[in-house]
Amino acid sequence: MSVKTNLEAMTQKLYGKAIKELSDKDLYYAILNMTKEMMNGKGSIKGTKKVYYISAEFLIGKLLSNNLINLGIYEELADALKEEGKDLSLIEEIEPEPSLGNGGLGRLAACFLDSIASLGLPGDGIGLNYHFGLFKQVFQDRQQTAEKNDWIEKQSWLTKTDVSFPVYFGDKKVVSRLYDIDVIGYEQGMNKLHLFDIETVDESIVKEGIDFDKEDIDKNLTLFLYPDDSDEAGQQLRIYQQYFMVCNGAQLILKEMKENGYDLHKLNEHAVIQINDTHPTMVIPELIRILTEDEGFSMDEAIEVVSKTCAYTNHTILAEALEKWPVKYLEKVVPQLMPIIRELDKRVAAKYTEENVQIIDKNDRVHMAHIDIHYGFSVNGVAAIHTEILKDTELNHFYKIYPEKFNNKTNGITFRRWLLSCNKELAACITKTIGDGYKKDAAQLEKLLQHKDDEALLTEIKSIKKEKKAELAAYMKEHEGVEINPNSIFDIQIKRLHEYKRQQMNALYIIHKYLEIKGGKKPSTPITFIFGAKAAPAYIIAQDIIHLLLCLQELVNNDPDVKDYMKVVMVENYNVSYAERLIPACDISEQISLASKEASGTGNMKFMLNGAVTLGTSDGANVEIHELVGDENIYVFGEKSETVIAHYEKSDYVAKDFYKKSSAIRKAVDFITNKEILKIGNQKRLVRLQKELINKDWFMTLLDLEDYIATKDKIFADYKDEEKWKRMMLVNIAKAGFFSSDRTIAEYNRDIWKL
Ligand code: 26Q
Repeated sequence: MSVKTNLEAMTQKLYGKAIKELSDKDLYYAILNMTKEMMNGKGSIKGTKKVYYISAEFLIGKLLSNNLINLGIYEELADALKEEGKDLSLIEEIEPEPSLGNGGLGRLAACFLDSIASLGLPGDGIGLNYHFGLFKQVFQDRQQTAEKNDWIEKQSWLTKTDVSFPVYFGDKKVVSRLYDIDVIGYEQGMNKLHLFDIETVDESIVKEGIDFDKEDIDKNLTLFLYPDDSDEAGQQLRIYQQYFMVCNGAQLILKEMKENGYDLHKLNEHAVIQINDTHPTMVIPELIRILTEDEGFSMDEAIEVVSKTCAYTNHTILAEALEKWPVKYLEKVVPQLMPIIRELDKRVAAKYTEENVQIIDKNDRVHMAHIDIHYGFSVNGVAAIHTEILKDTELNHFYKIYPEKFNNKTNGITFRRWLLSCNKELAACITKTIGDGYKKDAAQLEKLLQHKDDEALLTEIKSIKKEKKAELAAYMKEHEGVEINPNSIFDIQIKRLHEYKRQQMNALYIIHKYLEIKGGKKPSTPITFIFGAKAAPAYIIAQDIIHLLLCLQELVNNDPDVKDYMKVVMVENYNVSYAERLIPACDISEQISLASKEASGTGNMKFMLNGAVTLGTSDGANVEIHELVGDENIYVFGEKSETVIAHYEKSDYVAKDFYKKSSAIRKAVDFITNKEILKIGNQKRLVRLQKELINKDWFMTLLDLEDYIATKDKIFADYKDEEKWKRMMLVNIAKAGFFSSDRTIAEYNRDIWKL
C-alpha cells in the first residue's frame, strides 16, 4: 500500500475527510498516528542479551522527521502531500519539542538510542516522563527569565502501557505508570524508550515562572526536568526522582528477565545496564536490595552479578557536577538503600585505606561515582583526552586499582538527524557524488576526498551553505526580529551557558572588534556573531554573561558606524529544533572551552559534518577533529590541558596580570562597564561580571584571549580565500564519518555490552 493511501485511510478514520480538506494541525495528528502504526508493524529487535541505557535525560527533540526518514518514507510522504497542496516541512513545525534534557549528555542518549536501533541491537532507554522539559527561555529587559515548557498533548509519541510498579520512599509509597516511545532504527526494527511517570502529577501547582511546591512529592515527582538544586528541598526532590527512575528500571529489567525465563543468577549474560553519568547510580544498590530481599540471593551473590551487569559513563571532570549526596538525605528519602550502601562502603574500606576511594566520606556524603567504579565492570570517558585525564588525574587513584575497567568511547552523533534530516540539500549532494552507502557506513564519507579538486562539487557545497544561511536569516528575522546579512560570515556558538565554555571570551572578542571598527578598521567581510544558550536559573554569573551578550546585541546592531560590518544575535530559547536550523548555516564553529574542561562536546561534530570550520581549543573531541582534518583544516588556539591542569595544581593563574599586561585585554574588559553599555544594561550585573573576570576568572578567559583574537582574525581573513575555504569545508565533511554515533555504539557493543 502506498503511503498516500495509508494516510488517506487515516484521515478518513480520524476526521472523515480527505488530506486536501484538513488543516496542517489535523494533518499532523493523522501523520503521527499513521507513523506510529507503521513503526509498530516493523516489530521489535530481538536477542538473548539486551542493553538498558538508563539516563535522567533523553533530549530527543521532535521525532516526526526522523521517524519518517528511518522508516524510509520521508520523500514519498512529502511528494504525496505536495500533490495535495500541503508542505510537510510546515506540518513538522506543529510538533511540540520534548526538551527532556539539559544539553550534551541528554542529546547523546537520544543519538545513542537511534544508533542502537539502527545497528539492529536490542536495547531500550529507561528514564522519566517529565511533564515540563527544560524551561522555556524568555528574554525580558535583556535578561533571561524561565517559563514552564510543556510538550505532552492528548495525541503524542507516548503510548501508555499497562506496566505499573510500586515504589517506596522513606515517607510514602507511590505507584508508577510506564509510557513508551517507539524507537525505530534506520531501515531496522524497533526498540523502546521507557519513560516512567505517576498519575498524580499536578501541573497546576506551578506558580510564577517555574516555581512550585517542592515538598509535595505526589504532585511534583515527574513534573520538571532537574528542578533547581540550589536548596535542600530541591536537592531532595532530585533524589526522589533518581530513585523513582532506578527503582522502576530495576523492576522492569527483572520482570523482562523472568518473562524470558532467564536465571537471575546469570543476569549479566542477558542484560547490561549502561549508567549515564551518576544520576542513575542508585540502580546498583537497588538491584542488590531486590535480589537479596526478594530473590533469595546472598549478599555476595547479589553484589557479584550486579557488578558484572553495570557499566558507568563519566561525562565531566568538573568537581561541582560530581554528585555527592549527604547520608542524611538518603536516610530520609531511601532508607531501605542505606544498609546496602553501608555494606558496599564497608567492603571498600576493608580493602582500601585511601580516603579518596571511599564511598562514604568523612563528612558523611555518599560519592555516587565511587559506587559505580567499585561496583561496575566498566568506566568510560567520552573522548580520548577526557579518558586520559580521568586515568592520569581525576580518577587516577581508581585507575591504579582497576586499570582494566577504564576505556574510552569517543562520543558521536546520529547522521540521520544531523545530516539527512536537518540538511537534506547537502545529503542529496553527497549521495549524488558518492552514492548512499555512507548512510549506513559513515566512514564512506571519506570518498568525498577523491573529489577535492572537483570545482563543480565545491561550488555546489558552498551554494548549499549559502542557501541554508539565507533560510536561517529569514527565520531569525521572523523570530528574533533582527535583520542579518546572509552574505556575512556566520560565526556561531551554541551550547549551555557555562563559564568553562567561555561565551564571555567570545563577548570580549566582539567588544574588541567593535572598538576596532569604531576606530576605522573595518573587516573586509561582514560578520554575524550568533549565540544560543540557556543558563541554569541559579547560576548568577552565567545570567550576567547572557545579559552582556544581549547588551552587545543592542549596542552593535544599532550603531550606524558598525552595523553594516558586524551584527550580534543571541537567539531566544535555543533548543534542538533551533540547532537543526543553525548548524547547517554555520561557517565558523566556536568550540572554545578551557582545555581539559569540556569532556567531549558533540556540537563540534554536528558543525563539522555540515561543512563548518572549527575554531577551537585542544579540548574534548576537538583534539580528535584536529587529528582527522590536519592543521590546515582547523584553527586551534590556547593553552594545552597539561598547562591548565598545572595552573590549577599550583594555583598560580592570576587574571589581573593578564589584564595589566595587555592593552587589548584591558580595553575589552573595561568596556563591559562603559557608559554606552550602562545606558542599555543593568549596572549590578555588568560590574559583577567585570570584577569576576579581573579578580577571579576561574576558567582562565584572559589566559587565552590574545591568542583567540589573533586566531579569529586569521580565520576571518582566510574566509576571503574562497578556494581554500571550500576545500576546508569538503575535508571537514569527508572526515566527519568517525563521529557517527553508529561507530560509537559499535565500540560500546564490542568492548562493553557484547550483545
Ligand atoms: C548534577 C547534580 C545536581 C544537579 C544537576 C547535575 C547535572 C545535570 C546535568 C550534572 C551534569 C549534567 C549534564 C552534563 C553534560 O551534559 N555533560 C556533557 O556531556 C556530553 C556528552 O558526553 C559531553 O559532550 C560534554 O562535554 C559534557 O559537558
